[in-house]
Amino acid sequence: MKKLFALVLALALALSVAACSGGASTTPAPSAKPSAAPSAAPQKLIKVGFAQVGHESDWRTASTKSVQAALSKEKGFDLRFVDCDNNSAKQLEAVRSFIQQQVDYIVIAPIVSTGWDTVLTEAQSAKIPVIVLDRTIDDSTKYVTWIGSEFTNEGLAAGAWLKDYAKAKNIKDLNILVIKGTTGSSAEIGRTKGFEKIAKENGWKILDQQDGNFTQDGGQKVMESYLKSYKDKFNVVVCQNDNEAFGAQDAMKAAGVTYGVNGKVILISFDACKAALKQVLEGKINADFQCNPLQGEFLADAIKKLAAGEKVPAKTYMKEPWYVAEDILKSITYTNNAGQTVTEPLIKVTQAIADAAY
Ligand code: GZL
Repeated sequence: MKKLFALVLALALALSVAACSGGASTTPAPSAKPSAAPSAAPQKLIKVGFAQVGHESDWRTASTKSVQAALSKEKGFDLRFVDCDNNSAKQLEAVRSFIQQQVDYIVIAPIVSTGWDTVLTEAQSAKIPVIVLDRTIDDSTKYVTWIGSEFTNEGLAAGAWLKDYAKAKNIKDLNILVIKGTTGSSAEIGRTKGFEKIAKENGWKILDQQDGNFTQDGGQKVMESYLKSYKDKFNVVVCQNDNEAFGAQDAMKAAGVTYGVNGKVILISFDACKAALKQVLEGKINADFQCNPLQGEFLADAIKKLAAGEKVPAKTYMKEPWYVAEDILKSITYTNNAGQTVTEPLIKVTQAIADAAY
């Protein structure tokens, strides 16, 4: 009897292990998590230098945590992390220090899109592969892969939503103020390009666009100056990230200007971090277009594949939902940056969605 029980138990155990193996998703817009890292950490740690933009936003904090968790020592990595404090000179210096340290891989989340070819040529000469994370680099192709977001689509989606929302609310004239992200960053360039395209097609008036540097302080200062120059002349504020939106709210509140679902001003944001989705839930932000910072596991997966001599896709796009405060619209349809006409769902924020956010 005991032998039969042991046999059944062994068989059940074998079946359960076989059913647990997951698949890696390396096609663009991955929805599944990459394949689980091998359970036993390899003998030799993979030395990775990561030059992070800085610590300017909730998004950036989540991005840093995601990379540090995925590139841990237990998972086989020796991560050398530099917070470049939104300073491009510091970022180039960090990359050169990684070359000096002869790391195995260099990862860059580029503050701005230009000024990279010289240092990437130095990395190439040192035979150190470079991976670009989050934002893009425009003036060099000397890197092996990029993982991040389609920023122009984020801007297009925001414009497409505003068009349908204004129609549903019977708002005829849109007078828009934009608080942009860090000038020259691909996130700012893409979101601006996408939104401006829809604004032009619909004859909207963009009264002003100033740089809030993706920070709450930057958003507040720009909004304070807008309130002096355009008081009572605007009914839409577009903030290119959540922290700028928090700053803009503070400035509007201080000036007695109402915003959100029951306010005078429609407030649009990007990133969809936890604190912002709570504001969407409360109707204080009308719509928030997610930019997904949880790229760490995709980065670790790419490095492990490269270390094993496997190929990785040139680009990996993060999946990103669009969140709204009201359910008067179910989806948006627009022509995306690849020229495809797409219809994408709008997700009304619930407490559970806000609680689960990064
Ligand atoms: C976007 C990222 C941007 C976020 C901001 O991928 O680079 O930088 O939208 C962050 O919150 O500061």
